[in-house]
Amino acid sequence: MTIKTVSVVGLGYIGLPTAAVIASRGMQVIGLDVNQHAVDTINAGDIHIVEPDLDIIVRAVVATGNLRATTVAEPADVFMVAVPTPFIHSDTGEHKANLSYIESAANAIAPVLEKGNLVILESTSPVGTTEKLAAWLQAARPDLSFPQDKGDTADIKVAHCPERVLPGYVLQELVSNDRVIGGMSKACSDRAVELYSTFVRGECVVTNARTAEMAKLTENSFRDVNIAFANELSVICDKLKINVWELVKLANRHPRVNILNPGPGVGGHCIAVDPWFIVDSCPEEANLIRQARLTNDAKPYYVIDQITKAADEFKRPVVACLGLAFKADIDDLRESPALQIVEELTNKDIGDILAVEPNIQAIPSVLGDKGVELVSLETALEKANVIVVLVDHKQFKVADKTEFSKKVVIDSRGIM
Ligand code: SAJ
Repeated sequence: MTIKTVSVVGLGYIGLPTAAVIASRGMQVIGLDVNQHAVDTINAGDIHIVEPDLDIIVRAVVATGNLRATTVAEPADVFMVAVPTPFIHSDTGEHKANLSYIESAANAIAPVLEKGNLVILESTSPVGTTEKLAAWLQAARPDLSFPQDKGDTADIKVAHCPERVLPGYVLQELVSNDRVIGGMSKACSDRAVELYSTFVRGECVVTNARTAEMAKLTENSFRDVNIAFANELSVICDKLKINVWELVKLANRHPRVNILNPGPGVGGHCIAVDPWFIVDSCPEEANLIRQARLTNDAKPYYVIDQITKAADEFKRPVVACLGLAFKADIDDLRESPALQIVEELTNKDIGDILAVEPNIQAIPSVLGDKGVELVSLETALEKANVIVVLVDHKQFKVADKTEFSKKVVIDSRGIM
């Protein structure tokens, strides 16, 4: 084993768990982040994000000295880049990937790169980004050779190995999932396999960098298209007076049908983002993928319309929205359709709005400032005349449904 030190660049939802798992395998891990608060928190053996069991493993590897965090790059055998790749909305409706975090990461590590190093891009990225990363490194370090020019004999190896873990199950999936390893040359892939084999129990499947980039985008686009199909069905079923949940269950009894669940829209920073990278690369060809995004983005407005109509039936409507997170049993509100729905409702003056979100302690200011109150499920069931299920949190699924039956219920997740 020639890899002794690994630098993980970006200590967020992917980077920190990855750093901790590698450190737990006995390697020296240096976490690099621009966020001083994150660095200080980790060095104190704590975590700044929510993920089951992550606190335990981080505390342990910081205590043994195998993981430490810093804001200044240090030499290492391997650099793993796990920084965000959000999109930028343009005025013309295009969604372009923002690669500035990757470029900054390249500029941060370039001064400490040494011959024999491996640089891995883990961030979900448009096709061609690994080549761009290699080019940025090369521009900063003309004294070293890179695989785009020297192939297998290059001083620096570069590969794309996209993360594929599900929030809430990150520590299990980091180890059990198969990994797609896309080296810019065979030697790059071999070196990356050497690293991942130290902590991945799944298979490490080798391909080239462009295919690895597209594989990750394809996985999330597949899910988005399938959810869009379910969301479209839900709207059709409402019109035809059919219970969509029963319909999906019945259709899924066919051995070759597996429809996902309709919901109030698609959130999070992956499925709602990544398909746009394919659309941006091939706008003429990616029609189905674009339409799926538009269908899923339209679903929150359909739910808002249902809520507005229900509230109109009452003189003094009190609407309780169950759930603000982007999916069940997490605290993550980023790109959440539930949050978006509640926020839009506050602009419509439809009555009093209560929010129930068992995974957060305080109402987000975007809602609090508009008078939305964070209450318990009991209070919501007592005070509201319209109940809207926006997230299928376990607390809502197990709640006594007789209380719900006394209200007007809009169940966007099918928990009823
Ligand atoms: N959703 C539905 N109906 C469903 C499933 C999901 O409406 O049947 C909604 C959720 O409520 C949520 C959104 O879709 O708002 C996304 O949730 P998710 O659980 O499908 O996915 P993420 O964003 O948490 O994680 C995805 C995963 N990708 C796939 O399953 C193909 C994960 O493996 C990736 O690593 C992650 O994206 C990522 O980082 O790219």
